Amino acid sequence: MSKKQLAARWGIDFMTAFLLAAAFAAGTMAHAQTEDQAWLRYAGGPGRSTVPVSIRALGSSEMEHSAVQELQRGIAAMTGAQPANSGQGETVVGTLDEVRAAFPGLQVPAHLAAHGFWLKRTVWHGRPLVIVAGSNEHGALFGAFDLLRRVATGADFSHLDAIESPAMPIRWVDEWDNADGVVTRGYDGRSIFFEGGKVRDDLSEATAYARLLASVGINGCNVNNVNDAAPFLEPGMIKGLARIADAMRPWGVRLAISVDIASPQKVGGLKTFDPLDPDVKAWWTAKVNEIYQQIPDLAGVTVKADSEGQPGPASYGRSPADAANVLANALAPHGGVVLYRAFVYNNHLDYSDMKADRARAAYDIFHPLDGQFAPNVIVQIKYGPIDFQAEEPVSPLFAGLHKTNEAVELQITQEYLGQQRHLVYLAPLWKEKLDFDLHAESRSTLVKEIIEGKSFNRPLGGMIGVSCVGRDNWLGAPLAMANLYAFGRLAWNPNLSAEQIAAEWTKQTISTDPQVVATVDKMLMQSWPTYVHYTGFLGTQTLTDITGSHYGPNIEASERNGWGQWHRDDAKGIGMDRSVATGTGYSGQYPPALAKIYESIATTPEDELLFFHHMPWTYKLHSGKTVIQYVYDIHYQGTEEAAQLGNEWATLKGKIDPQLFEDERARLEYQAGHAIMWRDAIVQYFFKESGIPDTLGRAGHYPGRLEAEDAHLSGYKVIDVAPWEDASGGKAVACDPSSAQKTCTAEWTYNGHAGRFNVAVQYFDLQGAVAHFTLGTNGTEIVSWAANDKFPSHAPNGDNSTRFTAHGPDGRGIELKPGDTLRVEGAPDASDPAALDYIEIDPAE
Ligand code: GCW
Repeated sequence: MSKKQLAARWGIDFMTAFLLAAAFAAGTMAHAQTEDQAWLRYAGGPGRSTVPVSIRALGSSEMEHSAVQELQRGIAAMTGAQPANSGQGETVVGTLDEVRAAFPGLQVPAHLAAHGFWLKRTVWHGRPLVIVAGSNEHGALFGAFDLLRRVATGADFSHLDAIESPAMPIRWVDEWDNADGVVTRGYDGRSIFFEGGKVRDDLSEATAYARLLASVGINGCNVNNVNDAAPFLEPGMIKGLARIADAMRPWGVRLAISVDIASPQKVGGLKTFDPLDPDVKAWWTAKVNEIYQQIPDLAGVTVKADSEGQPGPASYGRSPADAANVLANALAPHGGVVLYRAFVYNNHLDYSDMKADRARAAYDIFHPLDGQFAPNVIVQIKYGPIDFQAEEPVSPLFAGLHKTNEAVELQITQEYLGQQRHLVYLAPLWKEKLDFDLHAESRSTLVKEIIEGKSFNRPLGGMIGVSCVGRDNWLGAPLAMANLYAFGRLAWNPNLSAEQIAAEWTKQTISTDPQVVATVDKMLMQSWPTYVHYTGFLGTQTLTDITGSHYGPNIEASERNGWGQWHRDDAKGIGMDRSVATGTGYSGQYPPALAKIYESIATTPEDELLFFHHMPWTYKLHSGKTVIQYVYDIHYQGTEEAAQLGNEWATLKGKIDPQLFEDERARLEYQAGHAIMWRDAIVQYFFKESGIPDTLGRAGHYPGRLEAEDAHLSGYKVIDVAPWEDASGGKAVACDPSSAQKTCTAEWTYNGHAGRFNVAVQYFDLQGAVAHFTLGTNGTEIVSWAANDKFPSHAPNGDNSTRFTAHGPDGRGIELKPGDTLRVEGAPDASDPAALDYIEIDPAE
C-alpha cells in the first residue's frame, strides 16, 4: 500500500501513514513467516512462573530434545529468567520409565495412556522439581507444550499434578497442496511443501508448521491434495516426500499422503487399477514397501475416489471397501492406516428429479459396507452430508457404521465461510457437531464419542482438519489462526469449550489483559452466527457461486445443475423436501428418534428447516415471523453484527500490538462492507422472487443511496452485473474500453438536508489489476484510493464488490448542502474497468 492509499483508507494524516508504511515494510522484512507470529510467541505470559529454568532431558530421543529446546525458549521468554543455579531446582523431561529410573522412590503414576503425559511439581532432595513425563517421548513433547500453555495462560502451579492423554489416536491436518505449488482452497499464498512439480528445497516452513501442530497435539499431516494425487507416487517425488517427513519428525508429526486409486495404471503402467486384480494388489504392496523404505514412519494414506472426477473402484463395479482394503493390506505390515473419504457422490444429478439428493450419497454408499473394511481403515466423514456448509446437519453416516472406524473431517480453511477475509471462529460450529447426539441404537451416541471409538468400541478413530496453510502467514489472517489452534485442542480433547479455547488462544497470541481477552473472545464467539446471519438462512445450502469461487453471493449457481447443492427456491417458497413421506427420504437415514424429529416440519429445528423441508415464503416460524420476513430481518441484523465486530475491535486500540490492531481493523472494515453487499444481494433477490414486501420497508429501499447508473456519466457505461443480485439494482457502471478518456466520472447532485455525512463508495476491485478511484465534492478531490486488494474473479460481481467509506478530512464527516455535486472518478487499469455500483450518504452522527 502506498502512503497516500494508507492515508485515504484509514482517514489518518500523512505522517502517521508514513510511519505505518515504514512499520509494515520493516515488519515484512523482519518476520518472514514464522510460527512465532502465532500462539507460540511466548510473550503474553504473566511475567513469572515457578517452573525452574534449568531444564534437561532424561533420555536422548529427538522429541525429548525438541521438548527441552522448546521449554528453554518459552520459559526464558516468558519469565525473563536466565538458566539459574541448581539451587532453584530443575525441570526434567522424559518418559515415565526414565523418570522412575532417575528419581528412585518418587511416587509416579503406574501407567499413562498412549501419547499421554504427567506434569508434576514436587520437591526432590530439598529442591523444586518439575516433571514432564510422557508415556513415551512423544507424550513428553505434548507435555512440554502443555506446561508452556499453562505458563502463558497464567495457570496456578502450586499444586501442579496433571495427567492428560489424547481422546483419539488420529489427529491430522490435511493440506490440499498441488505439486505445482498451488494450494486448492488455500487463501494464504503458495505451498510450503511444493513448487514447480517438486518438493521445495527449503523446508524450514514445514518444520515450523510441524512445531505449531505439535504444540496443539496434532500427530499427522497429509501434505498433498486428494485430487490428482498420482504424481506423488513417482520415485523422485517419494524422495522429496521423505525429506518432508524428516523435516516434521523432530516434532512428532508423521507424514501422510493422498493417493490416487488409479495409480497402478497411471504410475505403474498396468492395464487396470481394479483393486481385486492380483497385479494391482502386488503393485500396491511393492509401492508401499518402496515408500516405507524411505519413510519408515509414514502415518498412512488418504483416498478420494469416485468423487468429483477422481477415478475409483466403481469403474470396475468394486466397492470403496475393496479399494480401501487393497491399500490397507499393503500398509498393515508397516503400521500405516487408510483414511478413506466418504465424500463420494454423483455430481451429475438430475435437478428435475425430486427424489435425487446428494445428501443421501455417503450413507447410501457406505452404510451397506459396514463391517467390510480392514481393521486399519478409517472412514473419513465430512461433518455434514453436503460439504463444509456454514449450517448443515450432522451426517447420518456417523450413526450408520458400527463395525467400521470413523473420523470426522472438519475444514480449517474457510472455503464457504469467508475465506479468511471474514472473521469466523469455527470452534462453536465444530462443537455443535461434536456434541451432537445421534441416538444410534436408541442410546446416547455423541459424534465425539463415535470418533473416539467409544460408542461402538472401535480401536481407531479421530479428527481430520483440512487446513490448506500457505506461505503468506499460514492462514493469512492472524485471527483465523484461532481455528487451527482450536482444531488441535478439540482433537486432543473434544470436551473443551469453544470459549475456553478462545481464551487460551487469545492469551497466548494477543494479550493476557482481561479486557482484551474478554473482547476478543466475545468477537470470536459471535463471529460464526454473524456470518450465518448475513449469508444464508434457516439451513439453506450455500448461496455462493458453487462452481466458482465459493465466496460472493450467486444464488442461482446452486440450482439447475448436477452438483446437488440445491435450495429449490421459486416465487412460492424455498427448501429441499428431504422427508420420507413426500421427499427424498434423507431424513430416514437417521436413527429413529432423530428421523422422527426431522420428518416433521413442526419438530425440525428452525436453523435446519429449509434443509429438510420446502416451505412457503409465508410460512410462520415459531417467532410468528414469516420465512421471507425472517430473511429480511436476519440479513439486516447480520450486517449490524458485522459492524459491531469492528466496534468491539476498536476498543482495543492502544492495548495490543499496533500492527495487529491496524491489520485486523482494516479486515473488519472490509468485512462489514462485504456483509452489506451480501445482505443486499439476498434481500433483493428473494424480494423480487417472492414479490412480498418487507414489513419494515427496507427491501428495495436504500436511504441515501445514489446509484451509479443514475449518475451523470462521462466515460462510464452502464453494465449488467452477473449475477444481477450482486449489484444494487442489478446494474453498475464500468469504464468504456472504447473511450479515449483516461478516467471516467460519475456525478450526482446532492438533494438532501445540509449536514455532515460519511460517504460510502461501492466499487468492484477485480483480480490481478489495480484501478484507482477518487471521491470529490464540488470539483475538489477529498480522497483517493487504489482497488488493489486480492479478491476472486476477473469480472465485477459479489466476489470483489468492495466498500470504501470516506469520513471526511477530520473524521467527522463530509459537509454537504443541497445542490452540491458529488463525483467519483475511476482510473481503469488494462483489465480492471474501475466499475462502480453506487454511493451512499449517511449522516455522520
Ligand atoms: O469442498 C469441495 C472443494 C473441492 C475439494 C472437495 C473435497 C479437494 O470445493 O476443492 O476437493 O470439496 O473435499 O474433495
